[in-house]
Amino acid sequence: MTRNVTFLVTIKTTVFNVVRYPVLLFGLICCILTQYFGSSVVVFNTNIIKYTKPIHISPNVYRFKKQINISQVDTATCQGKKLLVYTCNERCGGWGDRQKGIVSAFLLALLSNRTFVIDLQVPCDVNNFIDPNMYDWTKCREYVNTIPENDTETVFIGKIASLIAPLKQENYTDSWNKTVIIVKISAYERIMNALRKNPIADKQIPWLKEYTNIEILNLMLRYLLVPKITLHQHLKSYINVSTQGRKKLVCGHIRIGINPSNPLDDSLGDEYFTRPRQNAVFTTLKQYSDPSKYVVYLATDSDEVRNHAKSILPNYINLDRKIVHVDKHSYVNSTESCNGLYTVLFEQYLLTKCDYLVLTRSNFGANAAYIRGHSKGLFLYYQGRVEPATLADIQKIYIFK
Ligand SMILES: Nc1nc2c(ncn2[C@@H]2O[C@H](COP(=O)(O)OP(=O)(O)OP(=O)(O)O)[C@@H](O)[C@H]2O)c(=O)[nH]1
Ligand SMILES: *[C@@H]1O[C@H](CO)[C@@H](O)[C@H](O)[C@H]1NC(C)=O
Ligand SMILES: *[C@@H]1O[C@H](CO)[C@@H](O)[C@H](O)[C@H]1NC(C)=O
Ligand SMILES: *[C@@H]1O[C@H](CO)[C@@H](O)[C@H](O)[C@H]1NC(C)=O
Ligand SMILES: *[C@@H]1O[C@H](CO)[C@@H](O)[C@H](O)[C@H]1NC(C)=O
Ligand SMILES: *[C@@H]1O[C@H](CO)[C@@H](O)[C@H](O)[C@H]1NC(C)=O
Ligand SMILES: *[C@@H]1O[C@H](CO)[C@@H](O)[C@H](O)[C@H]1NC(C)=O
Ligand SMILES: *[C@@H]1O[C@H](CO)[C@@H](O)[C@H](O)[C@H]1NC(C)=O
Repeated sequence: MTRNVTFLVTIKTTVFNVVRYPVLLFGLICCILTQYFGSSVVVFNTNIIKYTKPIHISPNVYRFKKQINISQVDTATCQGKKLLVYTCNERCGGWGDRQKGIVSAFLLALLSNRTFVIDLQVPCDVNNFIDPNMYDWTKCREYVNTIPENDTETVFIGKIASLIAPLKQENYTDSWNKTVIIVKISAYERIMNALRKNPIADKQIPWLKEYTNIEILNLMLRYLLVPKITLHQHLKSYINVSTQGRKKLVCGHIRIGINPSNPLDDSLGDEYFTRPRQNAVFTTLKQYSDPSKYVVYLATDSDEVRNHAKSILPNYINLDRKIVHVDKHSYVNSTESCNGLYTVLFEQYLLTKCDYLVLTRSNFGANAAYIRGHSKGLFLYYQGRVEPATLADIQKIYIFK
């Protein structure tokens, strides 16, 4: 099952200070320039984001593989096992939320000593495009269907205090007594913070305390998921062709929320809020518009934003496929929504490969940065401005629950 994933697991060992000081210096020079030449230069106000200890190196997933005690939840046989299934067959968040749900669910499987299954069939089977990497979460999927309903329990874990509180002390090996537990999850940080307090977790997941929530996401998303060969090859050749193997890949992600290309989504703030977001990201991307050095990939949930990018960035590239919010789509045309899932996966994995990455608030983008695994060339939109930031800043300023 283990496959060579060097493409995804680029471990950059750049020492942060080498990165940070030029960035700060650049910010300073910009400030001085702006003083004298007006504000055509982007100002990185380094006061707003307090630099925290950077997480700049992906933890070693092979070391982790040895650390994790898989005998607790092995998939050698399914028969007679207790199982925990992560599923999402109705509204439970987009791909970013689902990734975080998968990670939380896997930790619950380890905590409760249960074999783990991912069963994501909406808008179509995620296994069409993504394979298990180091843990086979497909192995017992069929077996789950043979378990009668009265031996199955569905558990919801959301952001609400009453749903989070039990995670702090429950012995789930004891209290979950059905053969199959199906979990539906819409939270990450709160779950993690609760699990860290659970005394049983000290025994069942002793390595949990060694890693930050970000590192857990980085490790688990690589440990559990890997793009299928076809998606992997598509990404690799797309990047190679676009960059001609030498240009820097500059990426942005602008999440808009409800808009004509994403009509069933929630509002993430009206024009008054989304416009400055776009403007600030574009101002930053325009600094990389020299086509001889850079190509710019803009991922977004809005065709309007794509079209704007196309019109102002001479080196703009895009897959140009239909935008589908994987959780808030009509699903009337299954081919279309399945293609939409492919596009989401393609674009997110592409963001993990960028030399520069400019993000607005979204789990989709945040997870791309976490999988990317370092803070070099990372910029975040915050309060009207785009600023250089570290991976730790993402949670500090976007405050996902
Ligand atoms: N193709 C594509 N789809 C996107 C992009 N940005 C957002 N989407 C869609 O919108 C969804 C956003 O959901 P998440 O990934 O969970 O991110 P989020 O912004 O935290 O969103 P919510 O689920 O609404 O809380 C994604 O899963 C995609 O389906 C993008 O750049 N490209
Ligand atoms: C791994 O888990 C098994 C089963 O729970 C336990 O018997 C064993 O001691 C654990 N090994 C380590 C190294 O923690
Ligand atoms: C977990 O499962 C393993 C193997 O199925 C078993 O040996 C071990 O005792 C279980 N641990 C707990 C805490 O139930
Ligand atoms: C589940 O239902 C079946 C009959 O449909 C019954 O034979 C069985 O005992 C039930 N199991 C449990 C655990 O209640
Ligand atoms: C949790 O429950 C299981 C099953 O009843 C039991 O074997 C185990 O000792 C309990 N763990 C703790 C730490 O109490
Ligand atoms: C299973 O767990 C439920 C609730 O946690 C409890 O009410 C029930 O008595 C348990 N059943 C068995 C057979 O242990
Ligand atoms: C990248 O594309 C060039 C042609 O532009 C080709 O010669 C080279 O083999 C490709 N490299 C990879 C890794 O695909
Ligand atoms: C569904 O979408 C696909 C791709 O967008 C399109 O080719 C096809 O005609 C659509 N089918 C229907 C029934 O609308």
